[in-house]
Amino acid sequence: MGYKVVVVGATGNVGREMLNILAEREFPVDEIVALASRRSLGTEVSFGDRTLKTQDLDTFDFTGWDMALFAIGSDATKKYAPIAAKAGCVVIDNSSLYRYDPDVPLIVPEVNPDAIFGYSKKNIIANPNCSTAQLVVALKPLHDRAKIKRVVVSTYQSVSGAGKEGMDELWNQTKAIYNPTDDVPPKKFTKQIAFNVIPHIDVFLDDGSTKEEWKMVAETKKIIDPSIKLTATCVRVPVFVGHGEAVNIETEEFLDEHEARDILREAPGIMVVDKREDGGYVTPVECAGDFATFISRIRQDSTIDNGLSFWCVSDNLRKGAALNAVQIAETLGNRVLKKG
Ligand code: 11C
Repeated sequence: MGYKVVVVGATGNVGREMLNILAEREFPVDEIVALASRRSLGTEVSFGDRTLKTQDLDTFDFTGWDMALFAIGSDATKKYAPIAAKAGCVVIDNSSLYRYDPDVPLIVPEVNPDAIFGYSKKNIIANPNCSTAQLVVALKPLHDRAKIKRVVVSTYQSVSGAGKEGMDELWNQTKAIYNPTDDVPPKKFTKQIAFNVIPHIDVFLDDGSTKEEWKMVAETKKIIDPSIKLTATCVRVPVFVGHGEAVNIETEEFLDEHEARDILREAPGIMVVDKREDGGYVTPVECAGDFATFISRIRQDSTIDNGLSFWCVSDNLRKGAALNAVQIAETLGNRVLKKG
């Protein structure tokens, strides 16, 4: 016996990946339905070797469905998630709407799977921001061994984090560079993204940081440990898929780089590729389509007593969104609903 699963926002980048990953990981599905807004109604999406025709989110009755994976913006989530949750269908939400709600668990299954039992307060579970998901997978095993005091992270985030419009803007601007009669002014991004980098993701906050940077702080604290201090600089780069992160940590106890490499090698969800030679590290292009979070360039930071630096890349549409949501669905199934 399997689950009755709903995918909400099935025509977007993340919704399509959710369907792909549910099929790839052979999630025990009895029935599946793909929902979309009226605008995309009837669009066909793939689920393994099946084709699903999207149905209307507005009129869908969630009663009797086990779980709904939501991949729509916060505004639409605010309207529809409570309807699904009230009907008894557990919502796994990819938007930022519920992440900081104390009554909603924020889960990365390799890191805090036990938090799943908190789902019952609202019947909602939150999926973290993509840049946080890959980071906490790497931080948790190091924190367990040496207690992380402070993290300094700079991100190199791909345009797919901004959805299909972001990908189109990079593609069209890149073509226009070679054809000067075309003009593709910035629309989704604030400045030209082709052949450029932009140190700005999401809105600015009063302290000069951005919401994307704030999310990394708040989510790392909620998922791992509120005592961890973190400062982030989030940067958009002209890459289609895969976020890179240059990470520096300061730990309470000394952690030798060799031991750190061994710990990360054994940790769930991580692949260490760290050869200290030309090409002996992973780049976003190579991680796209993969499930793992890749760690390279692990090295001691000798400017402080207990410092380490490393490079971390992962597919932002997978571990950063759809894969993590499906892993939450698996955890919910295995530990709570126990039907599969
Ligand atoms: C980006 N990280 O790369 C964002 C996308 O809070 O789920 C995901 C935003 C979020 O633009």
